Amino acid sequence: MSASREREVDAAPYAYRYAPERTALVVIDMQRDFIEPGGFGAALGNDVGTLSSIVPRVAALLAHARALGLLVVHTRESHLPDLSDCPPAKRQRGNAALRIGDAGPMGRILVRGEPGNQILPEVAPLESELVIDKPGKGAFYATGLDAMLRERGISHLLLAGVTTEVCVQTTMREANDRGYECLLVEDAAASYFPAFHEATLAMIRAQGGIVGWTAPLAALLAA
Ligand code: C5J
Repeated sequence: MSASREREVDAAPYAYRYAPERTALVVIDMQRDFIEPGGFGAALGNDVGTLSSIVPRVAALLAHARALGLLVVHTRESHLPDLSDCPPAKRQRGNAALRIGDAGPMGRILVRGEPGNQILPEVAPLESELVIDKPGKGAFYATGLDAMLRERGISHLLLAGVTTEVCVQTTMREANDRGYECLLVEDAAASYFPAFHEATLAMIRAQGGIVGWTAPLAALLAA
């Protein structure tokens, strides 16, 4: 690692330092199922409009990460067509208009390969980037993500995507327990519930950064 390439971000609860060659950007679940009408998010009764505002900032973050040469990882919450990787508890919970596996306006809900499961074109992966299909909320559960990061020498993660308090936070906590130094990009993540977004940021950086750091995109770009 060249110390001269290390960056220092004006973050909370204190400055976050990272070396691009040991850092990955992990963009969580920017898929149509959560962000567009007719998908899983809408079927659960959410106002999906609250998520779409972050798309330009996620795109800018991706451009920045690519310019710095960071490893870029995209995730999709998705299940096999036979739903063998979907616990019945997950499928049956709640009172959704459409459940996982049901046919909706964008194809079968949260099923791999369906139109609704695709990442939005504005933030689509490049050929060279990793795409992780995950059956859980966290990106480390039942995936090869940890091994892929370790074999590339990654120790630091920048996180973005949706939704802040569900898949983003779960992934960040899983990563923290595995020893990664994590920073959540505050305005490149969103929740259907703005208060949950803010609460998640507060939880992460409380107690001296018990889960990690948070910073706005501008602070990352300025670093
Ligand atoms: C949810 C996610 N909210 N990507 N998934 O069910 O946060």
